[in-house]
Amino acid sequence: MPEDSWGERWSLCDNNMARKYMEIACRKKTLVCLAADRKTMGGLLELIEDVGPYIAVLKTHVDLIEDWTQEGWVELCSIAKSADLLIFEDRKFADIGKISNKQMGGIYDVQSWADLVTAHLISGPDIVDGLCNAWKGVGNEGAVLLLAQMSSRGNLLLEDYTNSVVSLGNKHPGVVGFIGNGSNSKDLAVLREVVGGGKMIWTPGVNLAIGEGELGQRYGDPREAILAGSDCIIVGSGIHQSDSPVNSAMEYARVSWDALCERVS
Ligand code: S5P
Repeated sequence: MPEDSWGERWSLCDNNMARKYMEIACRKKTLVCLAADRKTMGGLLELIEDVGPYIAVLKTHVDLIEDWTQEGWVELCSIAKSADLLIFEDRKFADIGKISNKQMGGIYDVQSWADLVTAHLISGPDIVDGLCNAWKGVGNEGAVLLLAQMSSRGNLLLEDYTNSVVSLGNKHPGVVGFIGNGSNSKDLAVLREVVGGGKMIWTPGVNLAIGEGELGQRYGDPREAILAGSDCIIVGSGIHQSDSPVNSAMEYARVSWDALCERVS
């Protein structure tokens, strides 16, 4: 039962998308969101087929795919749905509300297939309404993850900014939670304190091989991130660049699920 596995997160976090995520995580025993940063549709499909059973969420950057087609994408989304995955477009919207609203349409039409999107709150809280109205406009439901921290070296999301994002985001029903910095479990524990129990924290910057990544990316340990209050580990190269994505995905799934059990026990 999800309420037993998730403890207070289940009872306090009643956002529909959060509940869907927590249910999938329990069905598949994984807290892994795959950052599927492959450049071709074929590469992406191969990943979904290989590691689909061991992940709960498929995170995309639709604009980095070189051979993107609308028909191909519709097919890919339907394969992802059959694999019991939430689809998360990591678009990091940042413009004013009315423009972000329009950017949910356009050629990629994110509003028609994404369950979740990321946004910065730099332009103020109306961005969340802009994004939620876009989903509503096409009869869909979705939720926003706000960037409260980042994993990259030298980023400008400092404590005061983080706290303002959390205080605005905590009040908005369209916000399912926050992106936190998985590479630093101390900062993450502080973020969890500020957020409280009612929203999710999802963390990139985790890898079983901790340390520095490419171009300023930093990595921390996935178990520590979950013990510090993360509800979902976002793993990219740790899976898609490993010699065996399947074995790696299984390992991240095991580590993440065990850590949740340890946290909630
Ligand atoms: O602060 C952040 C926020 C995000 S969403 N740092 C990140 O790395 N991300 C995303 O997580 C990034 O866009 C990429 O898709 C993924 C991390 O990939 P990895 O290969 O470094 O694990």
